[in-house]
Amino acid sequence: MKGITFQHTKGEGLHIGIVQARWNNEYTDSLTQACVDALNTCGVQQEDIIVTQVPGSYEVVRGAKYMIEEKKVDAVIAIGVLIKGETMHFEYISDAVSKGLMDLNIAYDIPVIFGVLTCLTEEQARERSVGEKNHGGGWGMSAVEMARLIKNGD
Ligand code: DLZ
Repeated sequence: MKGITFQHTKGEGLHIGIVQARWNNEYTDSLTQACVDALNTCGVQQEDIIVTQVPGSYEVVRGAKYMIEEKKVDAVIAIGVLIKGETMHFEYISDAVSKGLMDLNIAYDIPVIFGVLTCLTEEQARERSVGEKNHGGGWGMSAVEMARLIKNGD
């Protein structure tokens, strides 16, 4: 089957942090909303979901570190939308962010979910963040599954 399937969707009692980039917020707002909806569906209480915004995708790594260290959440979801332009900017930021988020996963005992779309066109970004194929819901469920694994070992 293509796409993610989930083993655990019981999010009661979990505290989840979302760090959302404002750059391309037409898309990141929609991704965050779908993510929050999925967390609620899994039973995560609205007051246990902390959403923090940062300027762009480059900043989501530092924002995620802040969430881990200061907010003591059980999982962090980093949300951003990078769209390729005419320069090398896209490649540098995509590399830095994906590596930065994986480094956090290794350095801390808190799962960090990679919710950064790296799109070649605006159309690709729209397709993946608005409507039926919105990836945000899957990121929320991934956070619940990983938080349970690390916290409870299940
Ligand atoms: C500067 C920039 C550019 C050109 N493109 C994007 C983008 O497509 N998606 C995104 O999230 N952020 C972009 N940014 C902003 C950088 O991520 C960052 O916020 C600035 O370089 C300041 O560090």
